[in-house]
Order: sequence, then structure tokens, then C-alpha cells
Amino acid sequence: MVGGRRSAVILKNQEPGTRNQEPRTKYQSTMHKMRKSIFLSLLSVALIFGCQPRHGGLAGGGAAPDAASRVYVAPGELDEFYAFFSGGFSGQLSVYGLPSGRLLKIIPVFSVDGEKGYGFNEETKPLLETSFGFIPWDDAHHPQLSHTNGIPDGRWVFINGNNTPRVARIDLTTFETVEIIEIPNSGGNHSSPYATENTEYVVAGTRFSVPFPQQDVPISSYKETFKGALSFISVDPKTGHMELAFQVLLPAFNYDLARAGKGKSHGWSFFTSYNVEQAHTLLEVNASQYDKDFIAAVNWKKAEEYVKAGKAKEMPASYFHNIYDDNSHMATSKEMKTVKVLIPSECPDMVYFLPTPKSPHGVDVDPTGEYIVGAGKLSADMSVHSFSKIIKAIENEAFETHIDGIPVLKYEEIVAGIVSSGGLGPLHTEFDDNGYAYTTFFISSEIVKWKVGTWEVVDRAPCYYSVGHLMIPGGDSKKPFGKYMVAMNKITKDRYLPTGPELNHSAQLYDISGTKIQLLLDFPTVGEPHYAQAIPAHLVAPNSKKYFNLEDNVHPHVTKKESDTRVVREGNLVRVYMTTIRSHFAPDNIEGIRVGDKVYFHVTNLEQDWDVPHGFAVMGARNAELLIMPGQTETLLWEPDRPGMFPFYCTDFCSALHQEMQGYVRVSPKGADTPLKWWVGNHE
Ligand code: RUQ
Ligand code: CUA
Repeated sequence: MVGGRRSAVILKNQEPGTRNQEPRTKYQSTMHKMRKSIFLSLLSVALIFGCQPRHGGLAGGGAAPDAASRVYVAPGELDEFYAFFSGGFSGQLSVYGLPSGRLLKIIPVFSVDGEKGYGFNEETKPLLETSFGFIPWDDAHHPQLSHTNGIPDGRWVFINGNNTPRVARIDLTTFETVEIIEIPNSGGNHSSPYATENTEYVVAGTRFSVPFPQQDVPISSYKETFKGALSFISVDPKTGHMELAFQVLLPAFNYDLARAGKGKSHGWSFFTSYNVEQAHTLLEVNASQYDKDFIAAVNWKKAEEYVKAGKAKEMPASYFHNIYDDNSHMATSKEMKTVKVLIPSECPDMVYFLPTPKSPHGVDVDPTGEYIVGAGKLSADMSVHSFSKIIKAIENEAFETHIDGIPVLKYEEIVAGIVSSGGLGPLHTEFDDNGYAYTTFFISSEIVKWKVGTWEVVDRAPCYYSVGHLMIPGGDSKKPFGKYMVAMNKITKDRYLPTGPELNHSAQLYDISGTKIQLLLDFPTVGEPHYAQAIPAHLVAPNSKKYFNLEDNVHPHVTKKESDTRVVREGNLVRVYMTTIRSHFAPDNIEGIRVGDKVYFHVTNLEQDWDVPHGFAVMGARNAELLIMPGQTETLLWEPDRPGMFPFYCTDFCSALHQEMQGYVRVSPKGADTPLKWWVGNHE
């Protein structure tokens, strides 16, 4: 997250009497004068607006008096919205119901998950392959629903992996990760995935610029050898399959967040940057020198033309593209070797820089596509740019200067208005269905509601505490669904029963249907929810798959009926073709396995009914369980290292006789001549 977190922690931990003293850090002596004054002003404003009293000073921690009934979803009733929360450093995506705040599912994406065998079974391992090899973890920040005509369509969710740059696609019929593509020439894929109006592209901008191409150079050569790549990943409108279409090579700034244009600004994507100073050490001081950084405005339709015209350079690169197939129930990995790169100085009219005050974090586009809100996290006011003015400024060549051939537009020519919020540390903005915008303020721990077009602040609500992103259902779209707003807070502190040094992060649900923002509910989240998106349930629920058709299963090691179950030895490789059905495995007795064998259990779940997975676990396995959906085949690799009798069993309570769903594997010493045998019941 942003540098503000540390300051805020300091603020919250200090005793009241010491709050106006500047915290002492080992960097203090090196602090730039200007930085000092910013910090002091942050502190003084924080004293006015921040540092909420421990219990908010409001009855019930600030909730509306009838909040309970407004979030109550009675037993047997269903929520109105699906909300998809990123897991941050958990690497996963969690699905909640709104308004209840009930956790519906955790979808494993970038991190292995023992519960579902994700990344442990042979079928999903290829999804986590990268040019660095198998990576069992990442940091996932921004869920992005696919859009059609600028409105969430309920087909897919995309999410970025930050640490080893990747973008994943989750299919909303199965709620499973079905594709992951790695992003080359990037470091810290933060400004991602942010889809365009019809999901023509999802984007990936590098937060940490890196040498281009990657190479062993002195860090001090930053300004000469480092570059910032913005990647455009095309999405097939039918299959959802992603391809890295092209990269745009920009100066070595830190590209932080992004949003696509829509409506009148359709065809453009906007990326915030900080560290225009191009510092490579002590950024908290050195990247805060200038009073403006840039939003990079990329005309991707123009970029497409340049690619078509052969203007892109085909550069060597190594990145993985992994696709999971719902019929074979397997993922496959492919290494890609080249990428198309566009250089702005050779491609006029493709990229412009919009000066934006003070290390902007979020960039958000209003439902009409006219206004582009840049939230300068070190600035008290927010600049809103006008797309029409940007176009005019381009036509009039109202340029301040050029950087690497990229025109920098004149700030005064493109600003539509300033939101004087009175808040501190603006981060992210979303929009409702009534012409209002809502911006989070990290340092002053609040959300400010303002009117788009007049820029006047009409309401504000405290957050507990240190809010990062916020989410309004459809709040990034052309037609926000509105009604609710969720704040995602970085610090939970005293909002829940203590659970040792770490507390789960907290989401807060507000009602925004009236003139006043009203707090309804707090609920804990998994990992760090950087961002979330929500969609009315009726756009997703009817398409939800109940089971996989066994007939369509083309897994190379599927077993479609119990009479086909068998055990096959090829040298020291043993394949067990196994089936499950309530309430037994076939086979459930196996002999003739030897120490040193590599045993693959290919388990097919023969059930053809909703919500009847079976589990499979074998003693001493060094991976995880399998959790096999009806009609699916999954594979567990087991390498027995000692002779003996090894029970296996079903881990998911599937029936009244679930406890009976078990079996034995006899393991003999290396070289033993125990005959290979398998059976279930009386049939051998
Ligand atoms: S971030 S709290 Cu990783 Cu989207 Cu702004
Ligand atoms: Cu199958 Cu429990």
C-alpha cells in the first residue's frame, strides 16, 4: 500500500499529548525541508479530522439505528449482490453476499490452497507456472468484472498478481480460476487489470520500473536504463482468452493505478504515476519533490492502429500463458517468447501526460467518461480533469513540454474543477447512480461525498480505520447500481474481539441511497482487500454451474464407470484409475505398491448432482487433499517412502456413510514381488 500507512499507524499509536510532536525516525535527519512541512501539515489536519476516538464516539460504533434490519438476510433468503474482494497478500479472491456480509466462497487464484487442492493437484499446477518456475503465492489487488457496453456483464472477474506480474481470469459459471497470463518487462503489476468498455483489453502497468530489457546494470543507471511498461492484454469476447497484445514503453516512473475511459473517452486508458522524480532510493522523501506527477493517457485505439501498421517492435521476452479447460479439467502452460512493443516517440498522438498534483494514487473516470479524477495522496484537494478539455488541449497543442517524445499537457487547460474536500490523503473514487462521487481519505479515515460537476462536498462519513479502496456496485461503470458502498479499511484495531497481534482487515457497508451516508455493518475480510467489485446477483446466479457433465469429461485419465477402474504400472510409475460415488471408492483396496513408486491417483467423481464433491486424502502425502467436483477428474501424486498400510479416505462429509468412505493401500519394500492387485467388494 501507499506510504501513508506508516504515518497513520504512528498517529494512531501515539498518546494524545505527543501527537503534535513529529515522530522520530532514522530518516529524520535526511528529511527534505519541504517534505517536513507537508508532513507537519498532514499532522495538523489529521488532528482535526483524523484519529477517530476509540469507539467512534457514536452509539453502536456509528451505525444507523435500524442498521440490523437493513442488512438482515433471513435464513433461507439470498443476498442481493455478489461482491468480489481481493485477498491482497492472501493471493485469493473472496466472494461475499451483500448486504449480509456473509462469506460465500474463497476462490484460489495466485496462492496454493490446501482446502481445494489448488496448486497441489496435477491439474491446477500449470496455472501457477511462470518464467520463474512454479510460484505458490502472490499479492492480488484489484478484482475487475468484465464489462459489456461499460456495464458489468457477470461473465468473468479479472485480478492482478502484483509480485510476479500476472493477470488471472475467473469464470463466473464455475467460480474457478481458468487462466493466468504473466506480464514480462514489469515489476509489481499494480495498475491492473482495469478493463475497457467492452473488455477489449485488461491492462497491466508496472509499479516498479525495471531495466528494459531486463539486465545486470548499476541501480544508479536508473534514468538511462529503466523503463515503465504498460501492457494491453486483449480478451477474446467469446472465450475470454487473454493475449498480451502490446506494450507501451514509458519513462521509468511508478505506474500506480489505472482506469479505462468510457462513453466519450472510450478508446483511452488512464494510468496514474508517481516518482516522476525518478528516484531509486528513499522514495518517501525523494519521490515527493515535485508538486505534480502525471496521469498517462493512452489512446489504445491509436496504439492498435500502430500495431496493425507494423510500427511495433517484436522484442524477445519470456512469459507464461496458462489456460484451464473445463472439459479436460486440466490446465496447460505455454511459454511465450516475444512481445510487441510500441515506443511513444515513434508513435505520435498515442500517449499524453496530464499533470496531476502530488503523487496521485487512484485515477477514476465518472459514468459519462468526461471526468477523470486524480487523487494526489499528498495533496488536500483533488484535481478533476475534463476529457473534452484534454482533447481540445491536444488539438491546440497546449503542451508544457515533452518527455521522451510524450507531450505534457498544460495543467490549467485540462482541469475541470477542484474538489476542496477538507480530507487528507485521497486515494480512490467511485460513483453512484445519482451524480455523486465518493472519495476515500486514508489519513483522515473517512469517505467524502461530492457532486460531479459542481465539485461541492455534500456529506462525509468516518471509516474505522484508514480506508483504502471503496466500492459501490457498478461504481466504475457507465451505470452504477448504487444503493450500497463498502469501505475497505487497512486497520481494524478495536472493531473486533482481539485475535493476537494480527486482526483481519475490515469492510464497512454503508447505505448511500439517501442524502446521508449511513453505516450499516462491519465485517472482517480475508487477507487485505485492496479492492472489490459487486454485481446484482441475478446477473450471475442463473449461470452458476451445478456439476460437470461426465459425458463431456475428456481428461486423459478419466474413468467413467466403476467397471473401468484399474491400477496400471509402468516401471515405478503407477496410475490408479479410481472413481467415487456415495459412499465408496473404487478400488478401495490396493496391493503391490512399492517404496520409491510414483503413484498418481486419478480420481473421477461419478456423481451428477449439485453440491456433492468427494475428497481424497492419503496418509503421508506431501501435498494436500483432492476435492473433486461432480463429473470432474483430479490427480494426486503420492510417493510412499516406507512400507506399511496406508489408509485413504474421503474428506468431505458427503453422505450418511461418509465415514465409511475409505480404503487401504499396501506398500511393500523396494524390489518386493507383492503382486499388483486392486478390488472393491468381492470383485478383484
Ligand atoms: S491499492 S488502497 Cu493496491 Cu489499489 Cu489503493
Ligand atoms: Cu465422499 Cu465423504
